[in-house]
Amino acid sequence: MDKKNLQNNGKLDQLQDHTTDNQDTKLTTNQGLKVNNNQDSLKTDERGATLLEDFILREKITHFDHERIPERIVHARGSGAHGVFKLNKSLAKYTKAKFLNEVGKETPVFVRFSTVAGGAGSTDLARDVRGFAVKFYTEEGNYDLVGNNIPVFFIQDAMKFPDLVHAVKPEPDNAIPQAASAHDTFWDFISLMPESMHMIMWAMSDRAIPRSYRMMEGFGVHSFKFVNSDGAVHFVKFHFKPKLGVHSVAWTEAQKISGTDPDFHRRDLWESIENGAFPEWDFGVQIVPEENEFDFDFDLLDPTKIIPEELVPVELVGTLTLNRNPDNFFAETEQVAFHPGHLVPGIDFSNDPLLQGRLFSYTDTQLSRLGSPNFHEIPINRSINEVHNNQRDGHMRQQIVKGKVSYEPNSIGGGCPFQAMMKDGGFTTNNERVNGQKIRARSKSFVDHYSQAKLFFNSQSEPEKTHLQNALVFELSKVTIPEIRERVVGQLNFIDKNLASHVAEKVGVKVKKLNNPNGSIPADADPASLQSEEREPSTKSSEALSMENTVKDTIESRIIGFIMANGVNTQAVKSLKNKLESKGAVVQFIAPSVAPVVADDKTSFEPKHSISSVASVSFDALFICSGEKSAQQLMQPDLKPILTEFINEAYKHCKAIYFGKDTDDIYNATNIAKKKHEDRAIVNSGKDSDDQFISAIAAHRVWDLEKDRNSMA
Ligand code: HDE
Repeated sequence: MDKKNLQNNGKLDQLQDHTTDNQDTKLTTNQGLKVNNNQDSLKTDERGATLLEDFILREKITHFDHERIPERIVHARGSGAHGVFKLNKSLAKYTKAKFLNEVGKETPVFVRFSTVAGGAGSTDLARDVRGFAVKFYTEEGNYDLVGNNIPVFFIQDAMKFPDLVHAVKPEPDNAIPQAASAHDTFWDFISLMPESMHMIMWAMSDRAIPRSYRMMEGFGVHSFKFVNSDGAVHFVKFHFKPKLGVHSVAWTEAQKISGTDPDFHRRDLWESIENGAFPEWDFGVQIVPEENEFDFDFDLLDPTKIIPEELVPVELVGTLTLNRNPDNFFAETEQVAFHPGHLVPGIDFSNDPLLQGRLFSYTDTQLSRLGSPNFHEIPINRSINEVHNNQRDGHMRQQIVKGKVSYEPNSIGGGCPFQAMMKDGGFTTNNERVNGQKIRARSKSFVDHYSQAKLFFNSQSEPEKTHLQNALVFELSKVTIPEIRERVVGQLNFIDKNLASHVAEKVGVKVKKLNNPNGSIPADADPASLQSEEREPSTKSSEALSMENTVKDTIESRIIGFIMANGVNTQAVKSLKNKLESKGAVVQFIAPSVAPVVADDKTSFEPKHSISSVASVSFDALFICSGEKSAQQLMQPDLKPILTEFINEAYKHCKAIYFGKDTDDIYNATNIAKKKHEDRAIVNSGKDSDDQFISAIAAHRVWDLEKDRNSMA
């Protein structure tokens, strides 16, 4: 995409009117008064007390005192970017939403990714669900698709959301731990909520530690409804599939990144966009005609269930591209306010009881977070369709509405603003027939809690299963109360017997059969009719659920560390660098210090990192650059332990490592020399080795060799 064209979009033009640049300007107060001394307060004497009349100091400090707003109660830590959604295939058959009708139509978007549990300053690499919230600035008003990178949720009913969040957030007595689910209260809650088991499988899988926001899927989670111009209704599930594939880091890597670069995902998103490697997703839909609502052995309204792609394929209809970083984090990323109730004609809600609760929550939370019912006037939240109504006043109102009339019906204002007829784009709620009794209860069709958890687990590759198992062991090992560990293991036993017994052994409990698997049933419910039974999934395994089957043919935006020292071979560095960069990868030089490296032909290379100030967890692959002198320097006694640890760690994390010419001494000093089996991601200098290296990077990791590699460490 051409960067210059990025300004030509309705939303960015609108933001332009609210953007200032301090270049070549004079300092002023907020009242526009030019300030002549920004160093000293006004005093009775050079050494005297400060005067109350110093309105310049008072203004500056008062503003500072109030420059924080409450962070989001969940999803506090996030990063955002502008972009565009392009429709490649019309959905007019299913929906009258204009942005989904005309092929080729481009709609500006703002997207915010987030973790859920941690505070605004917490690490990006927590084991957690990721938010994937998209605001489409359509000509019919804002449409928000406020999704996650996991297609199901922990709970089935909004009533349980505050409990879930209280359980996962830091414990209330000592506010420990930050951004982590590995603690008593979370697992206590989960152990008593069998409905969470499907989501737990996802959250304990590597999906919860993405390599990058650019390499994760997005899901609308709930079933929504599409309504077409004839009023026909289809259920729809929304998907975003990353062009770069779905990839994750290893858990030991995630923990280290949290220390070395807690902004890892934020930085990655920012830098890729700055470098012109625009993150892209295919946008897809799973469509179910309204009359087929009951064709499945799960309920479409149950947010703990997916529709396996084997039953309803995902139809790819559009492309989401992020192509511009915000100018100001607070004004845009922090103040953006999403809401699943921001709809356009042609899209409607389903009765999913989790979604229904969300419809209340999002506006409500903005009132305390952004402080006023006028949050829609903040530039990032403004619709590009003009806003006309009789709502008035309130804190920080900005729009100046002319005339006397702020009511309807009116004759003084000529009846304006008029209600819009349906044919003019007026929103009408889907005309669903309702016939029922008021009842505070869970539908029996929601009671199967284990079959899709089994489906997910069965669909994982062996390394993925091992990672999931290890994650459970890690998390439960932090749970201090044995009964909680035992109850969780009891739940796992309904999913996979081996998984349960392995975890039980590692966390010091026995597998006991739970009498009442559904602990969340109220005392007066009929347990016999509601109890969840262990049930085999009707779809045994689903390809789309394993990351093993993801895109593995690109190295675009992968970060490759070139380790070098003085005397490095210029030819080898330049030739591989060019090859990698021509395929979109990013090459960064790592040297003994950040001083320029003088190569064998006196070329000078600028290192981005010194080897002791960075860890291999920040790179996707390593090239130990060719050159005898360079290798000798790197093997000096002060550097050798740092270098070998650096490489051993990349090896442990199953990354591609390429040893250039004359680097045998380095190779022999690492754990790699002890490898017993052929390792597809270790490349030694020779014929075709550049190509081998490139395909090893594209494959992301060799997870299936992890056991071998780790046994060397
Ligand atoms: Fe949210 N959620 N949520 N949520 N959610 C918020 O809104 C809530 C749920 C999601 O980047 C809050 O503005 C309830 C599911 C994302 O700004 C709050 C329930 C899914 C974001 C809220 C849910 C999400 C939020 C906090 C259960 C995936 C970040 C700040 C009934 C489909 C949006 C805010 C951003 C944020 C409430 C469950 C996604 C409190 C009550 C399921 C991506 O309103």
